[in-house]
Amino acid sequence: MWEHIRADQALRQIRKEKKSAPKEERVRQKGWASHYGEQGETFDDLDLPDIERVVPLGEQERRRANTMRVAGGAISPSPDLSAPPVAHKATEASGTVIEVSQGLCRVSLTEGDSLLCEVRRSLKANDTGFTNIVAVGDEVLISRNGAERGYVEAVLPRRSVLTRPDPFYTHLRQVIVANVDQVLVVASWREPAFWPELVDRYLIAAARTGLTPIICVNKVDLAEDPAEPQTVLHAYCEAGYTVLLTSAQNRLGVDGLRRLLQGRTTALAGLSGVGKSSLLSAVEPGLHLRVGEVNERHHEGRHTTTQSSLHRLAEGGFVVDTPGIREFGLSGLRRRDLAGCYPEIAMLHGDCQFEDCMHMREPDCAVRLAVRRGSVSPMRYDSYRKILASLPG
Ligand SMILES: Nc1nc2c(ncn2[C@@H]2O[C@H](COP(=O)(O)OP(=O)(O)OP(=O)(O)O)[C@@H](O)[C@H]2O)c(=O)[nH]1
Ligand SMILES: [Mg+2]
Ligand SMILES: [Zn+2]
Repeated sequence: MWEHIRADQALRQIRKEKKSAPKEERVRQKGWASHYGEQGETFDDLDLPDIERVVPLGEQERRRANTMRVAGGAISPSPDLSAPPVAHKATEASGTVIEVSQGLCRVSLTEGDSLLCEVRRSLKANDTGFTNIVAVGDEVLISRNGAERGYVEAVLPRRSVLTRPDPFYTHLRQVIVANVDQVLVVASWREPAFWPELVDRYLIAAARTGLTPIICVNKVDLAEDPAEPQTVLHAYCEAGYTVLLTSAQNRLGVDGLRRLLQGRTTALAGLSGVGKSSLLSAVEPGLHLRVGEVNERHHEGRHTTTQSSLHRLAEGGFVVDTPGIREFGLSGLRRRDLAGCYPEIAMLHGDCQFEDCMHMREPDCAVRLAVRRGSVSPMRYDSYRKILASLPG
């Protein structure tokens, strides 16, 4: 009964918001794979250790290809949370959309079951600026038609959206997943080798979307020196990030990961083959996610996980392992704003001689001094320089 009351109240509120919400302006987007250039390698005045040099054969090419891929899409830096659509029918229950495919979606109901639902045609008619009306992660109100099928009657206001330009209608955006609270940035220590620049790109993209990032470095069982991952990752702890070292294979760090996921909706970000599905299966064996083999030649897994789906965790919360998250990008980030995305660099900015110091070649730069003295990690500074070189203007 309380659900009926809550649903009616929510519907009234949505209709009110929908009426008063200003019409969204449609802006034609530029192509989203083109602006990323290779201007980076001229800034070598510090003689820092080149992290890319100590990588396996073929790794440079793989990284270049992946960087291009990651630079391609974008998580909307200022999510458009415009009023969601609503149909005009009495609703019976509420739940969370865990899978979507062509007008049908599976809704995980509050009481635990899941129900296949059709999306009301009237919802499609509403103009939200997004090409998909209902996305994975959406909280929805549904009505039932017999025991087997339901109808999505309303999409409740979203807390957050991860979006990318629609591949066909590039002036519109697609919601990859809604209502995410945090991003688990998964990297592997080996196979594929740990890549700080990519981790940093994910951290920046998460922060710009208002999501809390957690760094998870998996496959630490493959470290030749077991202490090495900890030493390398110390820089991220110092910068204030939560860092987890895990081995899905040996179940190391899995309990800690389970605790971090509990009660929240978490999106997984990370290259193919780093072990995202393996980690989720270790956290919750019932999830039955497909685990793929890493491609031997390029150390690059084929993308085994191809459909976005949300998984309800037994101890509360959801996880979403979506290929769309691989397209995390930094589009719209200006060069002068990059330093602000590195907490340990941003902290020193006021000590540089020049107010507009980019911490590259300028004299009396407090950041470069800190790198020389070892209080800012050369690894993080190196990735700052590489990302800076890749940003337009
Ligand atoms: N040695 C080792 N291998 C692991 C570990 N975790 C995963 N693997 C292996 O790494 C490979 C890729 O794992 P997946 O879980 O499929 O990786 P994924 O990130 O989900 O890949 P996509 O679905 O393609 O994005 C599989 O062969 C796993 O068995 C680990 O902790 N240690
Ligand atoms: Mg997977
Ligand atoms: Zn400086």
